[in-house]
Amino acid sequence: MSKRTTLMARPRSVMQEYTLLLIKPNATRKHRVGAILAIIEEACFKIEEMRLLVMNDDLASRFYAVHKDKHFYNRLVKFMTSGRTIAVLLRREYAVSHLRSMVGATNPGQAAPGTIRHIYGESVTMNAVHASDSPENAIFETCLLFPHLKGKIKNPINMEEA
Ligand code: RTP
Ligand code: MG
Repeated sequence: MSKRTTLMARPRSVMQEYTLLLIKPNATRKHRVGAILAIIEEACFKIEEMRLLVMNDDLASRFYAVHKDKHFYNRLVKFMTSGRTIAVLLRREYAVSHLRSMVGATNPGQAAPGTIRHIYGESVTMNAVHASDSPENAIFETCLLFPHLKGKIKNPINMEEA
């Protein structure tokens, strides 16, 4: 195969996605923000937006509305409103599935060695980080945390517009 044919056959770009990372209050309290972001950047995620906030009840309940009937819901909202959260909009190839695999199982005791929750999680509630579980939820969650992006982002990213 000639060099020219090889170049022409190569896809123009691999699909890129947005995903949302939250560094939760137990990790910010323990000064783990820099260490967690270092892991993320090492994995070639691009940081598109970042925000420090303390969630109020309204935001936490909208963010976790899907869990409102679960037994752990009140404990979860109480924890998520207990201190500082860092919200980070990330971008990468296959960002959603890649970040979920780096984050590990919900319960840090069951998370694989080397995952962020295995390293920095303290309990199933205080599990250090959140990662979006689907491309659609990544957009929904991002618009809650970064309202100025509402209607302006979608998954997958249209590489012609990017
Ligand atoms: P996340 O949404 O925070 O990334 O976590 P996840 O997908 O791994 O887990 P999910 O089922 O969405 O649960 C959301 C958060 O609720 C807390 N949780 N507590 N049995 C329990 O006490 C329990 N189960 C879940 C965790 O903080 C979890 O991250
Ligand atoms: Mg979840």
